[in-house]
Amino acid sequence: MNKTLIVIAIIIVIIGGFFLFFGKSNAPVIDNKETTSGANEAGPQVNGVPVPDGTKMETGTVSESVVTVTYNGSVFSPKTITVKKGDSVTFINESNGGMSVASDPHPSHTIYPEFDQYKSAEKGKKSYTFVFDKIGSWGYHNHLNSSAVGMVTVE
Ligand SMILES: [Cu+2]
Repeated sequence: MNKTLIVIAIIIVIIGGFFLFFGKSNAPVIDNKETTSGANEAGPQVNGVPVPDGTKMETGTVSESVVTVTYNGSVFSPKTITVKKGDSVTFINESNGGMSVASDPHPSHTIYPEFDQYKSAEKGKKSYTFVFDKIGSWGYHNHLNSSAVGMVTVE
């Protein structure tokens, strides 16, 4: 009789263990990893220098804006733009050829030496973003095709 009770007790313990085991494994798995978008992997850059994480890219209160100029292999479009001091201009190469934006004159690029994709971290890349912080009219060209020219006027 006693042995039977012990066997029943053991069976109850085993069944209880199964409930505990499966109860735990059926619990929802909470994934604490935050879902991050891959879009920020490259990180924001200003003049080819990565902006540290957490740096607020202020908009609204500051008048800074980004103007886009495209290059199709022969011309920049729009060819002439006017921006405010501190604005960024992004030059995008939509051609299959090379683009290296640089201030005039070719090949010395002396009127605005900092405005030179070849000297930036975006050297050889399909786009080049430059922050214009000098007032004036800055002629530029594609250093790899110097007949492609444009003008950025900074007010
Ligand atoms: Cu040049």
